Amino acid sequence: MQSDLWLEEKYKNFIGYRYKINKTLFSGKSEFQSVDVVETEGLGKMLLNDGLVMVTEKDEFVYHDMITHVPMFTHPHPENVLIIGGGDGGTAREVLRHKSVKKCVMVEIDKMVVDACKEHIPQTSKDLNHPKLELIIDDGLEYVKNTTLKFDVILIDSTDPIGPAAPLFNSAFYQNVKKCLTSNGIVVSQGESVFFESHMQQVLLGILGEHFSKVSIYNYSNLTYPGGLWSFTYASDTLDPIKNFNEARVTSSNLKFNYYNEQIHRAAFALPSFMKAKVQHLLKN
Ligand code: AG3
Repeated sequence: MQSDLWLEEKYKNFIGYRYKINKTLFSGKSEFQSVDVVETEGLGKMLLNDGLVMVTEKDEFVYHDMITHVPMFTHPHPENVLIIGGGDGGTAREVLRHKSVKKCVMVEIDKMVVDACKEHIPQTSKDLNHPKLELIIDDGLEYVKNTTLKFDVILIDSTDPIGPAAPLFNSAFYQNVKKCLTSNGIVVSQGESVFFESHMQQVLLGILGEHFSKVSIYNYSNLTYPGGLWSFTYASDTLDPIKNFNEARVTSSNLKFNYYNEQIHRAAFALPSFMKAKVQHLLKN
């Protein structure tokens, strides 16, 4: 009889989340991080980077809906989209569902993540060969510094601000992101845990405030990220995520979502009081 195998995500050295796993599908070490894909008992397949849960088949839709559709339905006609990170493919999959999109460039630093997900997690990686997608294996920092292209929407689909994603949480990076945005472009970034990373959220919102005239943060709750309640930051010079949100575009898109809808779009920007106390002074609208 097979013995019980459990995996634990240790977060911040003081909290652990345990999952029963049936088997390990991939385990590797790239030059950037460790990459594991396991089959869990209750949540389907799971991707971990440096032991931190990135994706499970059971709840990835929450994150990928919210990083993508909030900006994509705020912008009136997003044609060119840039994704930094996002090697599992879930964000690209959602972007490519929008008919207005002509081209999506995705810049992922770690080929091992892409290859492991292509082989083992088709649920997120299924569109990584889409004709409108240009997948570049490179450092996103260098890409935004060097490219001359402009994008309507930029999505920073990063891991936690340790390891390869750490430099994505700084001002020089966002100065270059801004350079790559059209004048009414939007940047949305993985904004970390509401309970455990309020300092990081303050840092990120402060940086966005240096470069953009509209800055907000919105929440989602999922099953597997520590503490459950996590967020995305939103920044633009012209488009307000509530005032410029045209609900009719959601209906007319005919797209069906498992998490996102018009009410969730608005509600996600309502912040709990303990969070407001920490970040409200950094928001701009
Ligand atoms: N990127 C954000 C993952 C953060 C999870 N952190 C953690 N488990 N400690 C997810 C990538 C999905 N495309």
